[in-house]
Amino acid sequence: MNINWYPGHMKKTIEDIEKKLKLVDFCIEIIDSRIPYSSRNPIFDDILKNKKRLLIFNKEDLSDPSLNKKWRDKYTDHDHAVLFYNALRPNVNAVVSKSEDLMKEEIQKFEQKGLNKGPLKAMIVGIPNSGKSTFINSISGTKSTKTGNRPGVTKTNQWIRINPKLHLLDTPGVLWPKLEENVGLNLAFTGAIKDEIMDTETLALKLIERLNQIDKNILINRYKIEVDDNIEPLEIMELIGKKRGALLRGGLIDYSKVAGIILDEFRKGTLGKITLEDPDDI
Ligand SMILES: Nc1nc2c(ncn2[C@@H]2O[C@H](COP(=O)(O)OP(=O)(O)O)[C@@H](O)[C@H]2O)c(=O)[nH]1
Ligand SMILES: [Mg+2]
Repeated sequence: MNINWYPGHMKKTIEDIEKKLKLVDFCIEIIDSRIPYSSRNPIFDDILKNKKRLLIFNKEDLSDPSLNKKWRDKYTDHDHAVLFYNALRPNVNAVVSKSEDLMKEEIQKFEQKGLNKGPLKAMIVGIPNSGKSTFINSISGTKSTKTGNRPGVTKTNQWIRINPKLHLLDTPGVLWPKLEENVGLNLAFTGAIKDEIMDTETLALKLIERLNQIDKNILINRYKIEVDDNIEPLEIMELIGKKRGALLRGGLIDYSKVAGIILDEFRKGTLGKITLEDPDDI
């Protein structure tokens, strides 16, 4: 894998987060619910450890409901609340009430003194492509935060007043320092790192392998192909290429085109609601 996992600006980003932590009551971490392990930066557990955290399992529209339940159980505790979420369909009330629930002891401390806590203040963190900008844009109803499919689009820090109960502080995207083969693959499958980790044909072969481990019927049902138990991923690509007419002159399979179709349809959810990680395997 020839990807730069720890760029120089990472250290600066961490220092920036630590400084801004003093300004907030808690943190909101945006996670891609298709890859709840791979889309979390383990460094957050160190640098955010003194703050409670609302874990937004974003892209709920793309992830497997039965696995979502298992992930919720794994991550919910006194200091962590979990909210499954689709940032494309914002739900201010759900975010505010989960936040108030997580912070109820802190809010009560103010009430016991006859004081009003005022707005809860939270810092948004999350790895690139988890949906931070989409989350902030859609919940605040503004288009002021740039969204994009490329890592590092989010640059500025700013307060976003969602309503009188909740104010958000944006942070720059933080990259993940761990270099694990499966993490890199999962991030590439979901489009978090563009197809620079390996060529798209190899990536698509790996995705076929993974999807077949999860459920053989995913590809069979979508592409109406007939496969036996020990078929190779490459043969599956050939079958899909023939079904879809992804052919070069002379009838050769256009592997690059087939790879594009499979990756694109997985990322858009056309292959179904698929979660690539099971908490039991982590
Ligand atoms: N299907 C779906 N796509 C989402 C959701 N949230 C974000 N996206 C898409 O994910 C991509 C990355 O989002 P972005 O907000 O730029 O991520 P950021 O790098 O964390 O700021 C964009 O193409 C978004 O449209 C969601 O809940 N569901
Ligand atoms: Mg962004």
